[in-house]
Amino acid sequence: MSREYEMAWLEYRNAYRISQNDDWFHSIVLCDENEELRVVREELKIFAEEFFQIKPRFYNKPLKKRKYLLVGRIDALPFELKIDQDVHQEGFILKSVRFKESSILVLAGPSNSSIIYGVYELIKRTILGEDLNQVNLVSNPKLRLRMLNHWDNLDGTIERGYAGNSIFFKDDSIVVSNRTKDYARLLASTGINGIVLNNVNVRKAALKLIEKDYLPKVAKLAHIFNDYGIKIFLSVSFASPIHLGGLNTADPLSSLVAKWWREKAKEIYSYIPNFGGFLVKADSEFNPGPHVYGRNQAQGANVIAKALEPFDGYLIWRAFVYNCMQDWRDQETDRAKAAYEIFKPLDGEFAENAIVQIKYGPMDFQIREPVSPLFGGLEKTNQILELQITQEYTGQQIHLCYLGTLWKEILDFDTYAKGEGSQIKRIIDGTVFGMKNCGMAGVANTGDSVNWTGHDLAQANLWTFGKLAWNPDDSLQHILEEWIKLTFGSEKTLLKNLSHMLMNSRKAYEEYTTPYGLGWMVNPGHHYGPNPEGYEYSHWGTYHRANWEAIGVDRTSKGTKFTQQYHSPWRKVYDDPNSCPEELLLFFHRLRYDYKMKNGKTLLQNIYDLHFKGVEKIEEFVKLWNELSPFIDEKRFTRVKDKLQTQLENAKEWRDAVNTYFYRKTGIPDERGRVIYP
Ligand code: GCW
Repeated sequence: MSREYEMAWLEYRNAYRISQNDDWFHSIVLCDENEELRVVREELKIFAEEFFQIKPRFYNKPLKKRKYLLVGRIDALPFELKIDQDVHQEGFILKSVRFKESSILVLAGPSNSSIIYGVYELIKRTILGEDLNQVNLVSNPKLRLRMLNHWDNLDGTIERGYAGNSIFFKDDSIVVSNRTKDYARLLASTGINGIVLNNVNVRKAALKLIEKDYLPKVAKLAHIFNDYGIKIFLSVSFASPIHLGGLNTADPLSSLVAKWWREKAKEIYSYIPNFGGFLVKADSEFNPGPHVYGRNQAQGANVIAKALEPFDGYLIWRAFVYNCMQDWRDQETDRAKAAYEIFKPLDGEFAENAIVQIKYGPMDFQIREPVSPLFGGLEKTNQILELQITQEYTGQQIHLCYLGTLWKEILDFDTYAKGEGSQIKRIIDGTVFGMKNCGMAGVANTGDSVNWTGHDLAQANLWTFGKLAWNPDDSLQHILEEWIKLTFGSEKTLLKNLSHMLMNSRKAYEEYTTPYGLGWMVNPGHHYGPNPEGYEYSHWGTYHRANWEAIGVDRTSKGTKFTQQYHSPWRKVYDDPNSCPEELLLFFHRLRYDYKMKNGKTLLQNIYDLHFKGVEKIEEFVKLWNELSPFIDEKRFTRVKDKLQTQLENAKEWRDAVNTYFYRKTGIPDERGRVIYP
């Protein structure tokens, strides 16, 4: 059966195999009385057939004097398995044992979905050629919620999507196809356990997703994804009681509104018993919310959370609340401060099944921002860290920009909320504050393009997101090495060149676009390509305020006081340009162009230098990629080659536009006399 799309790291039939060891795939015993492990069986079969070209035989009773794979729930195994570590609800165990003169590789977990995760781990280790004869592994996900947020619209378009159209929607209908299931497989293999199907901007037909017109089909999707351990969530409008219920208010304190949400939740769960819950973007960028009624964000969230509570549903509430109609002449208001000012006073007031979802930075997914001070600020609130896998501001899947390096920095950032050791990853895994309903959400970078992510190498971002959500302590080197081997092969040059390109791509992008935490020099609206003053005189609150002698926003205690939202020592470190990490210098400080940087050169000269350097890195990437042609099939090789070529041209455009901008503002030439346009 041929598909019109490729299966990324699950493309088992490809020739870049490493392992020859098919020992465990000839005989498979499934402890499965009620056919609950149907997809486990299916996946093992697909793998054995495609990868080893063998047809596995399935049994339901232990075998004698054989070598085989045994799969089942821990409580359904034919013998007691000695486990030296806790296995969580979604965790699994992979262990080789001897029983009845047989060598058995046991894959077991407490739930069906945990076993699915285990299957993909087993497949991965097999492809990578690991010896499983002595294996003894327990793997538990560290984060409870590992979510993708799709910004898919019902007409099939995707807000900020760069990989084709929606996999879920077309012409205001829900699409259920073979691809739906393959998508579930792809996501489950990274460890993801929840997806929001539709855009947080809930408009037009999407308002009705929670009505009977759509619910039966949503239930179909939910069923497919549930099989792979993934729960379905929907974005809903805060004003649903008005749009759908015919009420004249959505006031969260109105008993009619509360009743409407309760009945709605009941109705949804009657269609989808395993429904995950809602995601809400309220009081944000023209979406209605509790502020309209003079109520606060917790009151808004809780009325919906209470309705979901009897069904164990979650209400995820975004913290992306700010005034998007700012006057650029107003220099007092600082958008960076908004989320903290609004949410910090409400700490402890959110219902237990309500979760506040916070973008990683205080602005909006720029290539570099400090971490949002709400992390560490909120101590009694469940939190989800929101990342953008889709590359809205980071090259739109035309540019190679591996985001693992950015995410790792965020996860490892120590907030000092409870002294040293209060990293973001320890907050969202529940260690620091003991809040358990936490996790990570990534805005999806997938669509119906042949390779799912537009840029073949952007698959690494999806993979890494899932892997870090499973274990934020995993190293990028390990995550990438596995991804490269599974996706392309294990040739040394492949590993060397690709790791280098991926690991250095975010820095390169930052250098030729907006270094030092500047951000925002993009074309308004679609956000691609350079436009140094694109957002300078607009209402979005995103300014760098460059003039002839200085640039940057003073967010120190003498300026907007944003630095004071952090715990010590950060509030002090950020407050002083001498101690502020240089890569964030212009986020926190307004500095003259002749400000001396640590390397002895001026700020302006460094800006020029970085722009030249960033482009040189892409020139190098092009060379490194070209060296890989013997190891990569032509289709993928050419696709990436073309993208890199465009990236190079666009990077030069960035370099020249930004350098020229500063040269024209300041009249100060590049000390090395390189080309800058007068
Ligand atoms: O960055 C902005 C995007 C919007 C997006 C919004 C948000 C879905 O430009 O397209 O809307 O963030 O996160 O809600």
